[in-house]
Amino acid sequence: MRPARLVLREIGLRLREPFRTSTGAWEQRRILLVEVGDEEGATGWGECVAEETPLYGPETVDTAWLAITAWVAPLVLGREFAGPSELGPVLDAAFRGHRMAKAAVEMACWDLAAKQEGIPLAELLGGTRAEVATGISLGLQPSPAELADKATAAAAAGYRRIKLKIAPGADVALVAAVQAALGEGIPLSVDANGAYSLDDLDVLRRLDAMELAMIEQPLAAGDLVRHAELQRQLSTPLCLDESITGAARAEDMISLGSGRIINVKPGRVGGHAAARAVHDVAAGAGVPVWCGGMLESGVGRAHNVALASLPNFRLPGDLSPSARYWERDIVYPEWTMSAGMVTVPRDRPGLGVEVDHEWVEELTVRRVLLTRED
Ligand code: OSB
Ligand code: MG
Repeated sequence: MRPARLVLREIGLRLREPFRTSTGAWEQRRILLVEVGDEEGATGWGECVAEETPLYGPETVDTAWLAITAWVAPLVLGREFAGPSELGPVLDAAFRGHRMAKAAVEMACWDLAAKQEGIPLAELLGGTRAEVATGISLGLQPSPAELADKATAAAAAGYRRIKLKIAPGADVALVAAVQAALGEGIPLSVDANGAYSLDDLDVLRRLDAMELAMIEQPLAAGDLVRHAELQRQLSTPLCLDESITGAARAEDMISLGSGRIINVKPGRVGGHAAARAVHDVAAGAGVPVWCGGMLESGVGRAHNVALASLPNFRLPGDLSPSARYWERDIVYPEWTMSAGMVTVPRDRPGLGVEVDHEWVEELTVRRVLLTRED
């Protein structure tokens, strides 16, 4: 494949409800979309998961815009690749970090490749599932009672797992309120986005006693050794998200014992090839993975759903339907959930959903066309 042109744009999409975590609150998403085209006019779409501020990780919408225009696009445009899995190594050999920026372009090229071959993206990636189980990630709420109401509604909507965002001072009481409202029967987990330290062992031990399905990213991203220390003290499986930037970190987690589950986000690790490498390392070690989310639009969700159809995605993913996030998504059909499952599209080549070009155009706040410089 030879990517010939790339349209990079930023859209603004208002969330139906603000999403609050230990690191900040989001009312609207600034989203970078990548549309890559070949000489024959086929196109592929990708979405950058970077957020407005460097809270989840060091990248932002603006650093990703810079990285894509200044470094990623010039390395990719006009270059012949045997297939989309060649992009990641080329980009990583050329410059460090900026995985979210690299992923947006790499994933667009996977969609393009699937369309060139006339097959669904899930099939190109090696996916085996017809549908994937869905969990919900509930942000911090003004009170435990309001959180319990949201959790009750989520259980009634059919979600297969409920995850609560927690932060120091908003943890044990939240879990207790939700457990009192829900009773047993639906797995419950918590996600701290790195907000605790080993000084918080007391509260982490109290969470450990609450029979959670997992505790996601309790400590900082770089704390693999400290996570191993913590995992030795707790019986609840730790799940790593921010810490796992690629297959090598997954191997480190496994050999150190820093966790027992991995949240895989292709947009975090540099794209589909890197995500699949994490999946394969975990599968080889008997470690289950699930697909995380970053409040993506329908484009990023399509990529996540396709990836989550791989066999070792054995736990429900953060793959809520469009209506949970947006008044109107940018794809059609919009993403829906039935009995807690999302169907993996198999009826057309590529992502399996169409981008609503007119709506995207209306939402666009800046746009640049990049072509080969010669
Ligand atoms: O840590 O998994 C996370 C959203 C933004 C940034 C980080 C995370 C999340 C979520 C939301 O948990 C998952 C979703 O997209 O529904
Ligand atoms: Mg997380």
